[in-house]
Amino acid sequence: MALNVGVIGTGMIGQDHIRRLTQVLSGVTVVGVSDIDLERAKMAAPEGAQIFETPEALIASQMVDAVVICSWGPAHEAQLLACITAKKPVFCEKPLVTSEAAALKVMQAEEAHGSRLVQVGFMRRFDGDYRRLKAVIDGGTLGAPLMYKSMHRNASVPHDLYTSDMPLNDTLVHDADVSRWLLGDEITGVEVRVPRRSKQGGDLRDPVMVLLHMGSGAIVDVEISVNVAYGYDIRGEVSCETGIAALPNRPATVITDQFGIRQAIPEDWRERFIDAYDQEFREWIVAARQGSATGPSTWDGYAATLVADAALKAANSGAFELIEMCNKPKIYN
Ligand code: NAD
Ligand code: ISE
Repeated sequence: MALNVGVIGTGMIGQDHIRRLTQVLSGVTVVGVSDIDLERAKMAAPEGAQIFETPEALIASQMVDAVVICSWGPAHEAQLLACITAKKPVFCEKPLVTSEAAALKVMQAEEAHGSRLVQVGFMRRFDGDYRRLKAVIDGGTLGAPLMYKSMHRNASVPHDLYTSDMPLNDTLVHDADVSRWLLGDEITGVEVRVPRRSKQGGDLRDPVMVLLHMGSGAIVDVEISVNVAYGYDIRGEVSCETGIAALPNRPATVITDQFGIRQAIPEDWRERFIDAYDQEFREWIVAARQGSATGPSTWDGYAATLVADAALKAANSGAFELIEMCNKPKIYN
């Protein structure tokens, strides 16, 4: 039997996930959608799906076996808590939540439930290039990882919705998560440097350079640029004791014409990570059908939230900001 899913939030990524759940993946049916913008929900709903007036009604509905949350970050906490209360598996887009207190509440609720229900949308962990990079590091042939450079460049961000804190509490969370996962380590402190602003970014703190200090002593430097205009450019390179491992430049058709010889760059995250999003949902569907969750967890979402909070503090203080995590609940081991 197919997994009956309700989708909350039918904006950019909500629509893209509805497309993959209805047109790409099997074993799943989108039976309901909800958005505070009812017209958008109606427009995005696949044929036969019910439009729910509120996320609460969608979560409580007996038609819905599992929930996909694609609303704005500040709305995630209440929606996650309602899913856990209803004992329904839930895929939640990043960021898990937008404060440490909210992350602790979601973790406590899931722990009280007794097993995992939440998968967080850190899709890089499902990308073939990142998985091969991790396999090389874990294989140990290059020795211990010492430094990691993560470049995260967006062509543009929506000027009306993307606020000045978001390079650090919305975009950086991907680099924080993938650094922990690739290096198998926790982040213990953060520094932030803000160079000359790009005119492309208006009032935004853009670009921004972040140093993540890992428990092992390894250091990660992250470049966040969200208005580079030329495309969506994601790079990563790990320096180990006896060698370097890097993400490849993605293969693309080579165009030769009067402007020269060039390869296209993805326009945005939808194109660059299309296979990774498909794979994260394949794995989610398998677990959700059994009433559970695997992959990036509430613990991982909590860790990224702490980094975002500390990075915002560091951007203002100019100082090294320490990160201290609580004890890891057993359900995340
Ligand atoms: P968006 O603004 O295009 O869409 C968000 C939608 O959520 C809107 O339609 C809005 O009306 C709706 N919404 C807001 N609050 C709501 C609430 N309380 N209840 C119901 N609906 C609500 O934004 P987006 O780009 O689609 O981003 C949505 C989420 O997905 C964000 O958390 C964002 O960080 C995340 N995201 C993740 C990736 C990724 O690569 N994993 C990419 C893009 C966005
Ligand atoms: C967006 O929400 C994403 O998650 C994208 O992957 C990221 O590159 C972008 O900066 C975010 O705004």
